[in-house]
Amino acid sequence: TVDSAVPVRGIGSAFEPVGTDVGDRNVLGRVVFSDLGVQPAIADGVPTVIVPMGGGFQEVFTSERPVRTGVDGRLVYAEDGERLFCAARIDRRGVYRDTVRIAYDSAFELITRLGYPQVLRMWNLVGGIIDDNADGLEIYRDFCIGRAEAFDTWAGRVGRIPAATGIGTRGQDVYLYFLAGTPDAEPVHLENPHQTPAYEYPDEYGPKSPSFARATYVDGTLYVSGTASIIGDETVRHGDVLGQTEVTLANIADLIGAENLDRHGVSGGFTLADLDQVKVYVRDAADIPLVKARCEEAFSPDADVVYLNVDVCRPDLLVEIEGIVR
Ligand code: 3HB
Repeated sequence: TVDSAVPVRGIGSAFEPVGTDVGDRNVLGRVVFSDLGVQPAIADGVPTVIVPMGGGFQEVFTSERPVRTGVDGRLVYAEDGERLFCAARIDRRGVYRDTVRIAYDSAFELITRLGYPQVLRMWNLVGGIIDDNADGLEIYRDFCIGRAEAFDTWAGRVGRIPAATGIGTRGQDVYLYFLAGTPDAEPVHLENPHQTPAYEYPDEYGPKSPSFARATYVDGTLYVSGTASIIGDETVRHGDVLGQTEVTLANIADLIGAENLDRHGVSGGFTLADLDQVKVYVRDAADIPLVKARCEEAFSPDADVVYLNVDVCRPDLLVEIEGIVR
């Protein structure tokens, strides 16, 4: 049994105003939620990704230990000897599959070479996520093929598939950023008993199933994947944004509750009031006030919560929510 009462270690994270000074913090990575996206680079000594998601805030990943930054091909990264942050962009193209596979291959090659083979949390921001690619295949499905091929290739050399987000943007291109750890990181990847594991979705949702777990528990932190109104493998409450918000919140509550943690050998248990650094993705801007009103009832008034107006990975999903619990 993993004890969820251990002191916080590993990677710290915060939402803060864009441009907040790094100060004397050890920063592993900075993701700026902005109107336009930029190729990831080292800026002010920090791996920085500017993503076209709107929002007007930055997500900063920090360490208690000194960090070393680097650039490897098109990847930028920082490491502290225990944990690593890495980011890449894939430029807009007709078909993503091969380039996504190569980007993931390069990332897995980097993290294994540097000694961080445990993948802990991944974010995939996919421009035009529910549009068709040049072959008429939905871009999310195209993306999932390349990612699944890379995970297949690296099975046994990198850790198991972790929590993730796969979400639309307000621009083109695909942005990846992720957290990884040394072999002793021992992440526990969680599933939701009411949802089919995404990596077992039937092929009606695409040629290759999405590669992600519903949550990952590591370093006393529970990373909750992008979660939506899906029961089993099916979207429920079609066309009903409040209904979808309700199902999504219930899915997260079940995922992070004591019963499900216990099932995965993690002690403790959480409620929606424990969730922090919450991102609420809403497909239609006009729905944001309604979704926000419901979320404010569910989350702590002290939680950082942002609302982003982007597409979700299925055309019938109106809302998706992710967050962390420490
Ligand atoms: C993903 O493909 O990584 C993903 C997609 C989602 C939610 C979470 C993860 O819609």
